Amino acid sequence: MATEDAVTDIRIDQSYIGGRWITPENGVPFAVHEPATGAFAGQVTLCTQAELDMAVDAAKAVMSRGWGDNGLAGRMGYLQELIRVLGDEQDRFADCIAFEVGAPIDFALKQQVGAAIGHLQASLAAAQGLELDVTPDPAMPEHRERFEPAGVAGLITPWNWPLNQIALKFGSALISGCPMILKPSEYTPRTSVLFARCVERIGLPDGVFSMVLGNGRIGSAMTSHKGIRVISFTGSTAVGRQIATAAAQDFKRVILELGGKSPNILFGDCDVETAVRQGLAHCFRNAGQSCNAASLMLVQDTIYDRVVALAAEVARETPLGMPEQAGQHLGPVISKTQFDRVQTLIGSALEQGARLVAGGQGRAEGFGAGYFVRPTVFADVRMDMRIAREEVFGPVQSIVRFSTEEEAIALANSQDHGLAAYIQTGDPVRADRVARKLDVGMVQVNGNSRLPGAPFGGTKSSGIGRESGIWGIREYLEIKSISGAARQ
Ligand code: TXE
Repeated sequence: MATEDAVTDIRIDQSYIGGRWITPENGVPFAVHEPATGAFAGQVTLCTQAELDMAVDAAKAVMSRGWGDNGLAGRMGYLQELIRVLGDEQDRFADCIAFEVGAPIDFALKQQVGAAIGHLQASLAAAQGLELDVTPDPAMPEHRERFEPAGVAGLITPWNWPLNQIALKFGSALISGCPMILKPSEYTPRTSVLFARCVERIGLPDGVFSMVLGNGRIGSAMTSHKGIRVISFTGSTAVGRQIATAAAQDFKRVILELGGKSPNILFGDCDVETAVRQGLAHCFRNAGQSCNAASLMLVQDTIYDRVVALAAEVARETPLGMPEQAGQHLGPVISKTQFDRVQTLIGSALEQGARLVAGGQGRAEGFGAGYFVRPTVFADVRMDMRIAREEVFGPVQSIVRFSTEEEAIALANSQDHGLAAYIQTGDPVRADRVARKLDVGMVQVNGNSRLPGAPFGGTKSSGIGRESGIWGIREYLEIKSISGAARQ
């Protein structure tokens, strides 16, 4: 871990626009706080419409100079270089994420920064085989299909995996040839500024990448900006809905990754010990602040009591600690707003009759300050309860009982969300049968991890479109058919 100065020295009063660091003329101050202590951690200067317009103008200018026309190999070269630069800076990124998000340092480095670099590598790997000018019938070479950048892209990212989500969008937009304007979360300015500095070092033409520090107001201005053609957003369902509505006014392309309430189905024939330990770890990691958290455990009645008892024990034993401390503990949630939101949902579960078997309301024992939520488990949850339907974004596991496979599928599909689902069973035939019937974008069986570059995204209220690898790149490409002209 680097010194705290290496993080706090990062200036958060400037944005990177058109290749220059600019102090917003009428910038709006926004105070950030350390999640682990609640202490004041600096004042961000948020951009206004004027800086957004500058960034869009710079992006349009570089496009008109031919960025994105051809030159896939060159774009891949830039991406390769960025992967190297991020690799050099990975400890500093981890320090930023620990400081700003409260993620414990080992988790920040291995999972958060590691995933970000992995996504960039997956974009690069997908670019290797990318054909952007295709002749469907070799006998008629004058008939072609060209994949062209869809236009200036606005990237709006959240605070929970701040570098990871920037990387997912950046790699796809860069390879596709879309100039881009990143508006990161106002809660994680240092991670974002450090990323922009890394991009500055790779020497992209001015205007290909701008980063405007801003809040929802600037995000909203992006969605209605005439110069932007693509919006890629990761965040809440409520904001995703607003974005889709605004973007429809001039038919912008939207990619929405809106989180979920992902069911983890434990069948009676699974390895209970492993399933419960892995399931809780997946629900609790990053203090529960992951869109694909396995927060809704559906448990077959034959193993229900055993699972509830073990889940309670695991939750009680889950350690919490300060972000700078090495180890596999949980940190705080990011802000007072988030802490209060989680407390409200825990309260709603108590009021609606869920059975609390571990944790509960209030700040975790042993912490005099900071936003530390108690690792919490509710049993006997019903699907009509708020805790079963809403994304908690805190370390809270809900357990629902089921009897038959059909019932488990029906419960899982009764969700508004459809991001991810998890299946634990000793029967591979059943695993496949159930996976096919789940209305979600991603299924993982028996703790298997996803391949790098596998499509990431969901159905229903979890959003539209896919990120990562070739799937992410395609979202930023427009298809044009050309008939009667030979390839140059
Ligand atoms: O998200 P917001 P919040 C969920 C999670 C969490 C809840 C609220 O359940 O508890 O959302 O978090 C920008 N137009 N997720 O309030 O507001 C904002 O500046 C355009 C799930 O922090 O959606 C930030 O950059 N942009 C999730 C980004 O949107 C707007 C990740 C996310 O902020 C905007 C985060 C507007 N009108 C939260 N308003 C996931 N999918 O992983 C805000 N923003």
